[in-house]
Amino acid sequence: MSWKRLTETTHDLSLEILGAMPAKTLEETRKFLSIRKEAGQEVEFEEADLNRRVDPREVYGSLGTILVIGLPLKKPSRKNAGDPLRGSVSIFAVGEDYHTAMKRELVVLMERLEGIGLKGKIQVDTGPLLERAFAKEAGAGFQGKNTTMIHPKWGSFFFLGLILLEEELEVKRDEMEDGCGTCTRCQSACPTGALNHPYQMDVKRCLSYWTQAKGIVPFWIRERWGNRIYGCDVCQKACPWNRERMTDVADRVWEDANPDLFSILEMDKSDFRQRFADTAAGWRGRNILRRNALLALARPECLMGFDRVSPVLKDPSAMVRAYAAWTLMCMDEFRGRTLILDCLETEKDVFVREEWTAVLAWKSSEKMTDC
Ligand code: B12
Ligand code: SF4
Ligand code: SF4
Repeated sequence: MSWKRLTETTHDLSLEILGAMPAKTLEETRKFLSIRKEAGQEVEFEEADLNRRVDPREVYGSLGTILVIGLPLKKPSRKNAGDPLRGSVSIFAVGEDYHTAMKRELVVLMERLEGIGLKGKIQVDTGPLLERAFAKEAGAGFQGKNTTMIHPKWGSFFFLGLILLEEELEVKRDEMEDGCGTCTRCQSACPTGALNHPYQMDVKRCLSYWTQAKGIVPFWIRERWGNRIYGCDVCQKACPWNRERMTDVADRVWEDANPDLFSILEMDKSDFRQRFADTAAGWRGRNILRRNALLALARPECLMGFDRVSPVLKDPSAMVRAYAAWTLMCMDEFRGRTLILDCLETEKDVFVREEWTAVLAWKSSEKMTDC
């Protein structure tokens, strides 16, 4: 089977086969992951069993070849929100959930490959194998200093998927050369220093992580939150490889990527289902997005929204109530403090009480935690 014959199978699909390699365990990556785990860098969305992240046969049985697939995203806009009451959703989470789109196309591609005598399985994102590590080995792109997989044609704005074939094919692609050189734009653009070490992410500093995490967001991260609702594209928008992959148009995609913050804070279950259930931003549930809207509103320039946030101190969700105090204090410290002290008298939830007390103390001490 030639590379040409293989890649022709996607001629009318949105995805492309970008790389190929013999199915093998990534031993160096296993060591790297183990050091990273010891350093406390593993997050809750990752497969905990390191073998299953680097050994394709451990996960999928007898295999000969791995094909790495790319699915390009819609073009993100360079245009800023402009209005302080608008938030930002990563382009990766706008529109149809990429897991659904990628799976649909991979199923078609797999059927075509079966038609030419091949047998295999597919993996989309939530599978255990470390997709960027296999993509790099299979020559599907180079790893940028922002840790994303970059392809000369698409920059980093594409999703990855895998096809795991039983057959051994002679189609190995060469690893791509580094495309970063002396550039450090992504590192300078990152608001939290998550990319201080090039090619490695300090995940506990990454805002994309915190927009998805259920744990308590540290104060110093909140101070750098900006207007984020889900994900973060800053280190990708800064990248010269993505210059041609962005647009200046403010269309429907732009509207979805820059939503009104109160429409998210105030959404009920049915609004949530309608707007987010079928997107990649919905998987952590409604209240995480409402929490993120509170963090995004925690800026003095959003002060005109103070009276719409104050009732949230009585929200049925303890998590949402807890974060409302932060927002009010950042909008207007004096009015926020008075309101919170008032509500503290009747608040019963221990977590909420602790959070409010910490917020009041944080503002009193006026300490900015070192990051
Ligand atoms: C968990 C996860 C996250 C976590 C943690 C990511 C991390 N780096 O630690 C969080 C929530 C932070 C996250 C963020 C994002 N993610 Co994510 N994420 C995943 C997921 C599910 C697992 C990745 C993982 O465990 N990473 C751990 C780190 C260590 O590995 P890695 O960066 O993926 O791979 C590199 C290292 O392993 C390293 N490496 C390998 N071997 C060795 C050996 C040595 C010696 C060394 C030094 C290094 C090294 O090289 C690899 C290639 O660059 C994958 C899907 C999957 N199944 O793989 C998607 C995935 C990586 N995410 C993706 C995306 C789109 C994002 C976001 C851009 C979303 C957003 N806009 O907010 C950001 C990325 C920000 C950035 N600068 O990277 C895409 C990446 C597409 C691309 N073109 O790169 C993936 C592949 C999903 C997909 N199917 O498309 N993500
Ligand atoms: S996604 Fe945002 S916070 Fe995370 S490394 Fe990139 S710029 Fe930094
Ligand atoms: S911004 Fe520069 S350093 Fe960062 S990934 Fe892009 S090319 Fe590499």
